[in-house]
Amino acid sequence: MAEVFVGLGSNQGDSRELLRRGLERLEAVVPGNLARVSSLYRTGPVGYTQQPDFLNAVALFRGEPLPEAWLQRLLDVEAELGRRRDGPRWGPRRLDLDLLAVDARTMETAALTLPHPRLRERRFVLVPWAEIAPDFRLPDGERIADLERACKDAGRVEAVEGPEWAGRPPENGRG
Ligand code: PH2
Ligand code: MG
Ligand code: MG
Repeated sequence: MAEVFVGLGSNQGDSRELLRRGLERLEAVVPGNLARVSSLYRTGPVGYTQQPDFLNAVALFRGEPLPEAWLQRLLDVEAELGRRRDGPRWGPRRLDLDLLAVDARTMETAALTLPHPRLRERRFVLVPWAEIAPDFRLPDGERIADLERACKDAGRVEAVEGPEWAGRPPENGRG
């Protein structure tokens, strides 16, 4: 079984509900494979700043080791929940599911780069990730908690709700 980290984000529609339903659908594919969910964070928009704040979270799944299978699953769930792909790059979206890491695998294809190429610059990814897996190491040996402390992104990242936002029993919330 692989450890698979997924970043969730939304700043359009009912974002909290979209993130919750996104997780539920991912889990429905392989019941019981959702191991940990972070708190829910309100974050200032990065990259393209003329848009509303995001809600972000990170989840850990244990299961399917094939990155391509995960990518397809994430794209399917984004589409099922009404994601459209006609806006600006880094612009507003209903649901964004990003594959952050699959174990310590590295990969670089047209469709997918692992680990996610911009995670080091993004506190909205590193803060929730460090909450659920501070000791996870990227392929080059860097610890998530250390990357979070070293990150120079000054973006706003504020916890607004504990892991129970995802509607899971507390004993599963932090794995
Ligand atoms: N996602 C982006 C671009 N900018 N900013 C925040 N705060 N959160 C995001 O999830 C986000 C973003 C592109 O995927
Ligand atoms: Mg993204
Ligand atoms: Mg994405």
